[in-house]
Amino acid sequence: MDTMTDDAPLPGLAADSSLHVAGGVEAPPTMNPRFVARRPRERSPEMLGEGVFAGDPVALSMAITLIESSRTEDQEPAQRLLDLCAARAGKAVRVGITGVPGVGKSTFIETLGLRLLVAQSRKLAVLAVDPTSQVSGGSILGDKSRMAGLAAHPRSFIRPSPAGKTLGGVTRRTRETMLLCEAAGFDLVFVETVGVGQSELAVHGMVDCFLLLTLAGGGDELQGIKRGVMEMADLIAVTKADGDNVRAAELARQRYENAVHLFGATPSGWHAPTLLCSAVTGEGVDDVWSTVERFVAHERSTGFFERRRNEQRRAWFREQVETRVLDAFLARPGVADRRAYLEGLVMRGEVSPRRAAAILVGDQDG
Ligand SMILES: Nc1nc2c(ncn2[C@@H]2O[C@H](COP(=O)(O)OP(=O)(O)OP(=O)(O)O)[C@@H](O)[C@H]2O)c(=O)[nH]1
Ligand SMILES: [Mg+2]
Repeated sequence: MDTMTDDAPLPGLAADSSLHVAGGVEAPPTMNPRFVARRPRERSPEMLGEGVFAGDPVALSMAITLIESSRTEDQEPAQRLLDLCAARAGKAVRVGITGVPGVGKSTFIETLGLRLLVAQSRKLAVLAVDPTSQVSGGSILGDKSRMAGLAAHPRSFIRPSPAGKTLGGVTRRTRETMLLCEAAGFDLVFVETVGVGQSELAVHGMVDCFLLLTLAGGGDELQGIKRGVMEMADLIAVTKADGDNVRAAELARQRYENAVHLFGATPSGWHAPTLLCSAVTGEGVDDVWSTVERFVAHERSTGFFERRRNEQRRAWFREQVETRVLDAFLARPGVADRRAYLEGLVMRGEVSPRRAAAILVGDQDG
């Protein structure tokens, strides 16, 4: 090694010999220095868009990675890609599936999804909204193994919940992923959400039909299902109705039926049906799907299908405005420091939250 670390010529070679080996000050380049690796996200939005429209799953994954990115330089290309995809999106039927953790959502999606893919030549995208995935590291492995059949199917696409600091961020990414999937030709989109926090509300705001899965045994309180979630459901299915559980499941179904009866009809005149199913035996799963189709047909014929989507678009727009206005405000020089200072005063009880907020946004002098 010694001969390589100084500039002395190799023994027997003149210093100006072309065989002279220069000292190893700089490691020789291992690849062409003019070659700049193009990371996937640096493919132009137009190129990605073409791949997505052609139904190329690699392009779709790259496109999703781009819109999930929080890097500043990715924001403009992501926006351009979404603009390109917008015209081709919106043709899928979007179904949200919610229920407490472990109720059987993924297993239900696997059973139903495979039946639909076998019986019809549809393309199914399965997305997830899980605001806890930031904490738990995500249920990626769980999702893929519970949906092994779908994961291996050429006409399905499974995307686990994006990580995000806020539910709003997770929701935006899932919503945009849905648009990309639709542009890629997926005509069915299932969105699985864990029944915790506000994620049901977020998913309700992005789907055409909202399905609540429940279990026999235990009151609603025990299952942690909030009344509001039952009210949002277009359809309730008591799942795991198999083996010894069938009778208890039927009793639970009747209880849910009585409960939703009290809510009355939706503005479109729909009464949420309550059904029984088992994702393991497959019993009742087809019924659940035909009820979803009946609901969608009802909504279309009453004009509520479009109305719901229009309202959702308006809500998404308002949410985006709020987020952007807030971000822009907090990015102003000094605002973060002033907020931190005022927070201290509020926490010590020296200023009311209301007054502190007014001072921060400049409605009142500090
Ligand atoms: N007997 C029976 N077991 C089921 C049924 N559906 C799901 N399971 C079981 O219930 C457990 C939870 O199922 P998952 O499909 O992972 O439930 P999940 O609601 O997606 O769970 P999270 O994503 O963690 O909230 C698994 O052990 C399944 O095998 C069913 O219809 N019958
Ligand atoms: Mg699951």
